[in-house]
Amino acid sequence: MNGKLLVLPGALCAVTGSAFAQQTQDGARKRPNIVYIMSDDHAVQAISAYGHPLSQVAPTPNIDRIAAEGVRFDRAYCANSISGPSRATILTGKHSHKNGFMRNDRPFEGDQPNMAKILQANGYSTAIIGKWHLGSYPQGFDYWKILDDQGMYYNPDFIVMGDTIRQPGYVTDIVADESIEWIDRHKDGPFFIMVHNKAPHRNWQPAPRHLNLHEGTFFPYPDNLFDDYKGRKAAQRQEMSIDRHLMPAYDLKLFTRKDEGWDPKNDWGPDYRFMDSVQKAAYIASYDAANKAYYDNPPTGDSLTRWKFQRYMRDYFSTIASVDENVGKILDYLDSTGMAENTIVVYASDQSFYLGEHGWFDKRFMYEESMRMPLVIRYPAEIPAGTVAKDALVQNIDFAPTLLDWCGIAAPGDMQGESFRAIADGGDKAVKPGKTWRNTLYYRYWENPGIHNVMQHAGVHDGRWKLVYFFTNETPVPKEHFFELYDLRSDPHEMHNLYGSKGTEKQSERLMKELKRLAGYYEDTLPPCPELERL
Ligand code: SGN
Ligand code: CA
Repeated sequence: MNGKLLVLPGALCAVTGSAFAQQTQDGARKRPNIVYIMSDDHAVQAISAYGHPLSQVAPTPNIDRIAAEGVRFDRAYCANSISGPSRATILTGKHSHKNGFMRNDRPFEGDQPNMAKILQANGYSTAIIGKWHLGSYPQGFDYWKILDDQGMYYNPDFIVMGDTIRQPGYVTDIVADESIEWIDRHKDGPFFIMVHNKAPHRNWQPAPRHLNLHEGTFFPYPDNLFDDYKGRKAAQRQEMSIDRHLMPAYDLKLFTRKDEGWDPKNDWGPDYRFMDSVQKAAYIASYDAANKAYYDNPPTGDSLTRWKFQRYMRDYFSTIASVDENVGKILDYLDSTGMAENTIVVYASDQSFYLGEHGWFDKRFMYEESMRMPLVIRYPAEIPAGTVAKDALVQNIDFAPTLLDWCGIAAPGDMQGESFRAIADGGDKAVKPGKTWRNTLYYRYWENPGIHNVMQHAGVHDGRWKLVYFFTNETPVPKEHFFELYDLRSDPHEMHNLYGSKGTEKQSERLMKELKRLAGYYEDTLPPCPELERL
């Protein structure tokens, strides 16, 4: 069931002691500021507060601080695991088919309502700095300074209120520094700022000060690095594998000895076009020793895949070092100015990411590593430190209704998400799945044809069981379709597709009915197939 939370907005805040500190003299609660920090492709496995072995060798102490001083959501999910669609969903509180932004390659219809417009209309100062990736220009922001398309790591082009400039510096530092400057100019509040990092998006170029940070780090391998994709046809067709699809020069930085040796047909090249000569020399030099070892004794077969994984992790985590440092800078600024108590700080990523699980990089699939989102929130005036929501299923459709709720603004009725404010304040015990909170999630991935060739699919997730309906692109009736069924309790890495196996028929039927019900509830139309029609 997808019932509304029965907890009234503000009800919990009124009973917490610290909330009283935020009452103004006339008794009204002071409206909070919001610093919404979001990175791009930052995997749950790469935030040490979540405890994954990979993150323990490259921890994120500042992001962890947000979790320790606030709430950590263990079951936050996106509705469509790629950038633009996730961002559009966050802004509108709607699934992709409702806000019209289903895949990365179309412009977002900016005239529709969004959370920034609503906050602005309610007296908030609003800004976005960093990655935007929605094609059309931002609306609802008093100030916007967005990266051109995906943005570059070094000396990036920004579009500032319509004018393009190239700005010297490292992208993650620029975004945080300018966000702090903007906050400082608006510290009387209330304000809403989206601080959107490019990192750790492909092709993982670390800041000059972090170029050799993880040269000697050993990153533990996931158990399913060498997945054979048995029983999973869509996984067999993807083009996002570490062994076959990472490009030698562009992704793996194998360029020091053979600078001209990369093949332009299969490789986009070293991609240091925006670097100045000093930056470029330091960047190339940082791979010299490791690349020499590689060329002196080139690994093959599984050893080569392991080598590629280590190189991918070295660069990926090195870009996260700057993200975490800059989160620390923002937290320190808020603490030192006395703004921390009444400022909501969110840290999230547009989606999580594969760090070698199933042999992959990238995202898109409804499997856990890419459907999840890291989500931690600090709001000392209301959220008790150390809160954990382990089980409640929250989704990016809920972000706008929740933030608006904290600001005392009712979400428009056509937003599809619900406020999870009570869960943030009280953890899982604040809600009863199926009674006061949803117990299933709806997911749909649209971008096919498209880079990495992940088939279109739709699915339902109930916290333990997951049913995925894959289909080819022909309309109205796909030529080919198939289902997958997973029991996350016995198979957390989704290696065993149980669909069609004896004894699971009832689960499949239950979840197919729920998939149909959710598609109806969210007013989506699924491509027809006999299995769903007969129900
Ligand atoms: C780029 C990447 C892809 C990635 C998409 C979408 N290539 O095309 O690997 O899947 O973006 O990512 S690269 O040219 O950037 O290296 S998303 O996070 O923006 O949706
Ligand atoms: Ca992304």
